[in-house]
Amino acid sequence: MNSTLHDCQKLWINTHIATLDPQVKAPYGLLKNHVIGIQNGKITLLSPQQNLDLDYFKGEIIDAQGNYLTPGLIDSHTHLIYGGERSGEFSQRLNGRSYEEISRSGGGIMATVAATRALTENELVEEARPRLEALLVEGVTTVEIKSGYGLTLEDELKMLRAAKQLADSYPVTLRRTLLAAHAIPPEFQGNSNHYIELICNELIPQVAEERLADAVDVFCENIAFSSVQSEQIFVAAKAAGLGIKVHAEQLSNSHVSALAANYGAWSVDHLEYLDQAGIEALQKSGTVATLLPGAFYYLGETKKPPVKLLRQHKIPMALASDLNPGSSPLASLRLMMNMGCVLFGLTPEEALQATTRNGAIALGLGKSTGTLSVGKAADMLLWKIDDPAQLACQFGERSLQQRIYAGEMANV
Ligand code: DI6
Ligand code: FE
Repeated sequence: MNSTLHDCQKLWINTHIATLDPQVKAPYGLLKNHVIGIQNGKITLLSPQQNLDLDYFKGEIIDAQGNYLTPGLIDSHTHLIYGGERSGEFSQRLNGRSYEEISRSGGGIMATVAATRALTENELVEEARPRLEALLVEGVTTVEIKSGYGLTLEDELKMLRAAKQLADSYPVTLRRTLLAAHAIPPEFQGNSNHYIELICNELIPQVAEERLADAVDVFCENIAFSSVQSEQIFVAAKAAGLGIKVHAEQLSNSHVSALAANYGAWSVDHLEYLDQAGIEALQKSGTVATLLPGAFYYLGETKKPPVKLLRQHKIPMALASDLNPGSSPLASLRLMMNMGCVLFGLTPEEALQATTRNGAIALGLGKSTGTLSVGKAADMLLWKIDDPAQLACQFGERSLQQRIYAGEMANV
């Protein structure tokens, strides 16, 4: 018996494996006619099928019948815990009011803050359940959830705890991000620096101490926080040992991407107004550029992120849903892959990299998930397709046959 088979409890045979591993020099890191073996939730073997003598294998064999395996999908930017809904704003915007106008007149994020504060942790979990389930049935195996609709110490912690309670009831890896700097709370209007102090001096240390989040995020925008305030948050996050992410250059260029990159940010997200200097800073730091085509589409934006320049500078690009009630009420990562190609010009291969490998890096999980490589989590999807490009090209069909989480069959 081949010695490496000893390291496997289960094997998937008769499959083509889109590893997404950059070491595998083929489109999608494709290994045709390979076998993948797993043990204790991790990948332990990748081998051409013809090299293995399976007659003596004592574990479980799953016949993939010539179908394709990919890594589990990673939605690296969501706001899926919240109360209420904002379809009224949708109608207002269809009548010509802008997102910024609605926000400045007390709607927008503040409307969701009021609705979120009014709910208990358990109620938030129940409200969010259908949204998370929508992502999971499509093949998401790792999801990031942000706070940011509480904006008080207790309500931000309530959101982070709700995210954990929710994700604990599903086969999914959760990463949590503290986005207390999402909007200036009513209690601090005209006094946003005091709110930033509260975040830096109290909230971030407590969240780090109690391990309630993995990273910290800021909405740096004219209608939210300045780049100076963002930098204070980056300093505090770094001191607390948390990752850094930022909503950057979405509606204007505040040059915060370069600033965040200098602090070693995991990702900078949106980037419609990102310039050459920003791209060069990302290149130096290895920061992921996360593109959010759902918000671009839903807000009817016209300025597109500089995808050609990002590609030229070899910046890893991620795609995420940005699932939230105001600017992207779109619970589908497959739709984002399609939009990433149609609206932003990504290739289907880039779209799949963006929702697997690069999503993992954007969450500080590049070593443990995101590609099908020996040693990484056995989070895998089996698709009835003839070409991995179909995953970005098509939308709405049911080609996912098996959703495998940590080596276990985990269809949702
Ligand atoms: N992400 C956000 O946090 C804000 N925009 C975005 O793309 C808005 C969220 C909201 O309107 O509730
Ligand atoms: Fe967002």
